[in-house]
Amino acid sequence: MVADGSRILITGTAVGSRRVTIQRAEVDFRHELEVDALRGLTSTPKELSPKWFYDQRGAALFDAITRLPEYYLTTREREILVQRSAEIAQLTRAETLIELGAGTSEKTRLLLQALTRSGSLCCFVPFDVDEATLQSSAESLGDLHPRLRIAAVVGDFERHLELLPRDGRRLIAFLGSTIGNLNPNARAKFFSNLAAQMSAGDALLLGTDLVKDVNRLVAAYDDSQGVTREFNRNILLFLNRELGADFDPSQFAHVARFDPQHEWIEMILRSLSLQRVRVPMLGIEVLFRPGEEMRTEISAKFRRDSLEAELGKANLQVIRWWTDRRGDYALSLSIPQRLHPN
Ligand code: AVJ
Repeated sequence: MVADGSRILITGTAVGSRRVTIQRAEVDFRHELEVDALRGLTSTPKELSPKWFYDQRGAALFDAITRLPEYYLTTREREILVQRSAEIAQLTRAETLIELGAGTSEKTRLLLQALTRSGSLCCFVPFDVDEATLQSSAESLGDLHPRLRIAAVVGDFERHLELLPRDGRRLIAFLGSTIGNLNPNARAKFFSNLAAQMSAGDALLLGTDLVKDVNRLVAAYDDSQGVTREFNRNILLFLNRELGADFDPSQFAHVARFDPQHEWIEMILRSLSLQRVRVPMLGIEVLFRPGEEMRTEISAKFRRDSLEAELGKANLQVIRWWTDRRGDYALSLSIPQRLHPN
């Protein structure tokens, strides 16, 4: 049993070769969606969780976002990894690379390469909610690194960190500024859960987008080709398919704006008319006033001082801070703080 009472299926599945295994937390996807959507659609203001963005179409749209000229995050993070992977390998001498929210693990290849070259690496643990994504990335990485043991874990990084393997010196990578989706409260919980899992010798490599010119921030979430708009509205198509809802996505405008107080981007769907939406599988009808806003995502932007303070509260000490040339994005390397020196 894990903290929330959901069970964990211990049996792994061998995929392709015997070097690749998959272990999964037993999560009731349908139940979770129903609880989450019911709460979000009946609260004031209405709200949906960004975790429902990533069905097959949503994942493809996100992939397209990472290649947009306005969406600088991915290229900046890659720039830092290209420059620093060897140094990260040298500093951590990690035996196990764990990647949280692994996705397609594209940038992980740089880390794997560096850790393989420095000779310390034996295992790669991609951790993600989406099993299909994990399967394909585990298989292609298995082909690239035939001697590497790949032990994929299907789970939610806010709830199933207990599933991470404990043995060896571990580098836990959490890239892409995915941490930005959590509000400060959830972030604090996540950092302290993670720190509680870490031992001396382990390290956390964290990717964070930084506070910058508001126009550049907003443009990254409201691109000129409208890909992000489609990505945002895709959540409505997802609810139509999964819950039998009858959202008309064209009746919702895509809004992205920076909240200077919280220093986060909010993505919102704004109703363009008075509409009544049926959600049969929740047994509800939802009324949207003209102009009514429903938040679908926050994407927090960070500053070095406050992030170091947040990590410090979780007993994680930042030992390296790297940014790209423009200072748009940061990778930080943290280690568990010794609680009792000497
Ligand atoms: C995957 C959460 C890092 O917040 O930048 C991209 C998601 N949303 N465009 C981000 C996203 C709209 C992305 N993260």
